[in-house]
Amino acid sequence: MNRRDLLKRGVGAAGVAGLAASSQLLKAAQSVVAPPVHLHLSGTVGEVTSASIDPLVFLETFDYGQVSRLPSGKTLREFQLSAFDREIEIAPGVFFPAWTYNGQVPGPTLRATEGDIVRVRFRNAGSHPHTIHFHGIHPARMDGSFEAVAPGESFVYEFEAKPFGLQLYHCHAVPLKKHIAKGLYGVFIIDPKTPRPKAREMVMVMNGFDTNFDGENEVYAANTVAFAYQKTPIPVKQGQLQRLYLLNALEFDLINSIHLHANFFHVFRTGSSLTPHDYTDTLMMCQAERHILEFTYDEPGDYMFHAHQAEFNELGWMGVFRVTEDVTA
Ligand SMILES: [Cu+2]
Repeated sequence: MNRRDLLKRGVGAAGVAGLAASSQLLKAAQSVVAPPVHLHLSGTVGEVTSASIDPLVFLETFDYGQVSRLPSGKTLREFQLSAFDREIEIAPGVFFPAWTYNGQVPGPTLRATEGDIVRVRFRNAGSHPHTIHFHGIHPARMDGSFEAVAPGESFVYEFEAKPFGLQLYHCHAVPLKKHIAKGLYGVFIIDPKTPRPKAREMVMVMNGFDTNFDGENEVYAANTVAFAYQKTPIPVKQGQLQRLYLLNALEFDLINSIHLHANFFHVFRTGSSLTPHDYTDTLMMCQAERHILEFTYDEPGDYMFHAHQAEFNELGWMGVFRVTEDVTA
């Protein structure tokens, strides 16, 4: 029985438990119960102790590179990315044999300003050929799409950061869907020369994991760890502008989405404009689509956010913003 058959019969704790009989989700499913605070939700019990990232830390961590000034006057930002194989924990007791950039899924969030020169020293310490394919505008030879870097080899990607917006990077070795599904992707933010308004900034990569290698995902998440932000809600200050850099890196499923409860957000598609394209509470996204969302919570409380595909949120893509009064305001 595959995941879809189960989902058709009914999801939630029972669905996940049934699925586990034929996969390594067994341990997690045994502990899938409704947590006491949100009785209507599924979730996991137990702690993830060997995740490749701490979801709350990853959320707000930006790698600006090693910065220096070129003779031309331009800013040079140098980054180091190594690809290597690593088993990561994606839900309590559920391990996935990932291919990683720098040992983490998603890879580090790289950040530059439009016009900077970006130099990425890539070393393939993994067991398969890999590349880094950056989205953005750059010369063909820096595209990371034709020549794979063999295990043990290195390559230096160098290009000007443009256009401003929310870009991404991922491995482009074949078969592509395998190299992405295994975990080789990350966010690449190019800030406009005139900065966006001050805000609290977060990065979420919507992803999933095919734990039994049947070409479908068994676990879904924002930032890899199933239900991470449900178990530990994201603290938000009442009245403070929130800016979410949101990437869909999900493989196998054709579409993903985000829905904020009890709120609306402004959408800056691909982050390529400073004028919002939409004002809504639900956004559909295909693979590699990424958008900047801006929103504010006016009242304290717990506010859910999740995919609006119910099967995704029952399998891990579910979180909570915990809004508290800003005592400094
Ligand atoms: Cu690869």
